[in-house]
Amino acid sequence: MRIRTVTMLGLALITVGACSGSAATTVPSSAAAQNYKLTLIQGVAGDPFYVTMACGAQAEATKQGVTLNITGGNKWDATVQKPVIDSVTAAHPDGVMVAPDDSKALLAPLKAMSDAGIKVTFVDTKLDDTSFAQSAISTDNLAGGTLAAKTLATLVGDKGTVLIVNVDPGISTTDARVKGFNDEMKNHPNIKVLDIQYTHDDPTAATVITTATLAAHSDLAGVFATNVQNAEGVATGLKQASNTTVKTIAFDAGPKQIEDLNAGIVQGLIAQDPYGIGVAGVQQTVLALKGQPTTKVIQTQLAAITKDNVTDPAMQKFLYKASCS
Ligand code: T6T
Repeated sequence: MRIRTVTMLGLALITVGACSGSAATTVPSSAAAQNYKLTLIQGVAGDPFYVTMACGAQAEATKQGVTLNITGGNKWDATVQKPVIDSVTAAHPDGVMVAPDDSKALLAPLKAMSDAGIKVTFVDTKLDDTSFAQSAISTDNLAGGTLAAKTLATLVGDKGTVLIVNVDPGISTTDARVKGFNDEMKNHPNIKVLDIQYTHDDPTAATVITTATLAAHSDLAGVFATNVQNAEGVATGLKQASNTTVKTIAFDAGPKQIEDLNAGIVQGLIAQDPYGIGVAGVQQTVLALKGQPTTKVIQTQLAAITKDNVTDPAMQKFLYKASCS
């Protein structure tokens, strides 16, 4: 794995190269033997991260002359996603790119999908068991969590109390972010990390948690919000409390997060490349359908975005879209 870190205006810009292959694998479109039918199952519909991933997947599907359907549950919940997975299996596309909502609970339906002869690729999240997947494509979430902790430690002057606001336990991506964060915080003995709080991906819950934590911990210095919805909810809580002292680092770069960054409510965003994940997901699935070798693990880039670099041309590909146009 190739990691390059550059200090930039107090925050680090980190690019993480592919673990065992590039996310930008070139598949000649002329080699598309058939109009394969693919489906992308998003972790949750409507989330700007997955909207952007779908834009990348659609662009690559169009380039390769394959058909893409996009679906997803309306809530981050394995029990909501399971019937979506089952109905995709029943429709029997040739290949599926899927972001499972839970790393264990969705093993049976996804194994059944693979056993039915559908090529399965994990995009973003994955199961603990990746043995039947053609490829697992994601950000290096552990490295992102480490970067979040280092950045937050700097922002709070290496002391005080900090809070992690997370989705749910059992999600491969956010679990890795929290692990990276907590492991790095062991190097910062004057920072106390409060018990982790879970929101079930509900921004309102993140707001309530932020308000309650501000009331209970007058020394609260920083927050790590592990994804879009948590970041949005934490920012709302800080705004409602007119709090200008707590420093916040969040994963992702949705449109509202960029507004909150520009407004100075959030100090740093660990942005992913969901568009690139969507592109690579289609590429790997099509390779598998053609009987060509795939890359088992692909790690796409991330970048640390601040108010000072958010307009840099190099950062634009890391800003998520509300729609593809
Ligand atoms: O952070 C992304 C994604 O990587 C994670 O797996 C779930 O949350 C997001 O979709 C953002 O809301």
